[in-house]
Amino acid sequence: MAKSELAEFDAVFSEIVEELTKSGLKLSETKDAYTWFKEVLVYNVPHGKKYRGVSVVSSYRRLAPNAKEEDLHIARILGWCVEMFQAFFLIADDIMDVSTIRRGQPCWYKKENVGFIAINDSFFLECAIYSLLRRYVKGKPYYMEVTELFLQTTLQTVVGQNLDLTTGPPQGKVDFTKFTMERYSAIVKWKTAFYSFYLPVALAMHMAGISDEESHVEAKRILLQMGHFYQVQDDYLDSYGDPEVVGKIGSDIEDNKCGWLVVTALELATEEQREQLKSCYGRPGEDDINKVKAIYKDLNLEKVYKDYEESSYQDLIKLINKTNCKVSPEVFTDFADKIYKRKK
Ligand code: GPP
Ligand code: MG
Ligand code: MG
Ligand code: MG
Repeated sequence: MAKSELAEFDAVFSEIVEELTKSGLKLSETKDAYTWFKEVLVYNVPHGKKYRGVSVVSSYRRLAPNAKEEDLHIARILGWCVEMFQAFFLIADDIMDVSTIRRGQPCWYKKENVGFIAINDSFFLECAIYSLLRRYVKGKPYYMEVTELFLQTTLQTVVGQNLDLTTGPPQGKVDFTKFTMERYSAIVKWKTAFYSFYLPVALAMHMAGISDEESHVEAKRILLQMGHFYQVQDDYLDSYGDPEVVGKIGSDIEDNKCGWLVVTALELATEEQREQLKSCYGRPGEDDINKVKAIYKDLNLEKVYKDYEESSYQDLIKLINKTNCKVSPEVFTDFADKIYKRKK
């Protein structure tokens, strides 16, 4: 990503905070709520990798090479809407996954004086997306398309989160019957791929006047495949990433998650290893977690992952090359280049 693209994107954040809070702060009845919300925004929104947000802008540039500065500004606002969308899910996801660290700082709900108020803060962020759309996009021909896209993507992500949370039984019980690659693919398509990959590019497409169904179906096919790989990486990094670099501490093993590592391990395991996994997966103790990791090691999962990363990249490039889509292939290759071989 051109450095200046990220710098220009970052420069818009203070305007967003100002826009979202200025009238609420002026009204004495709501002043305290908006003082609180300002902190929610600053703590939770701008500290991620921002692949998703910046991709709206870089995709729009590709699709509209002669874009006016005022439209690039709207693309940046939409990019921040995607980052707020992500923050609204992450605040809630960290409560549901009982996580402790996010983006190198304590999860918002873990902060003293926050706790369950974080649930309302998650709703607050969601509502703020639609305030921004009204403020910056209302009156544009693509207002309805992008508003409906955010609403539909919310439902898709909620469905995926449900699959993620209900595929494994509660901690302490083990039932691997649903831990199949097929179920895994469904979970990650719905919980991650739509909002992380299709949403940013689809926003840019609508802005550029590309709203026909065929183009969206084609773009979605490629972007969902990219999203699948991205979540495989997230699952790999949960156990193998450096928390200092990734900015979060993995918890998939003790949370009994139907993640890529355990599903792959179950495909490769002997009957004996499967029984061993059953006795230590989905339990909170350090010893049990280490036993799971030792089985992963015996199965050489790190190497299996590296091979998968390479072949999935080749498959993706093949798919991009053979697709006949109005969207130029660089939109997809730009995005792919940002995520393959990432360490965080
Ligand atoms: C990421 O899964 C999934 C989401 C952020 C979607 C959350 C959806 C909601 C409706 C709350 P993850 O738990 O593996 O992400 P991480 O590893 O970052 O916690
Ligand atoms: Mg989760
Ligand atoms: Mg999580
Ligand atoms: Mg994860």
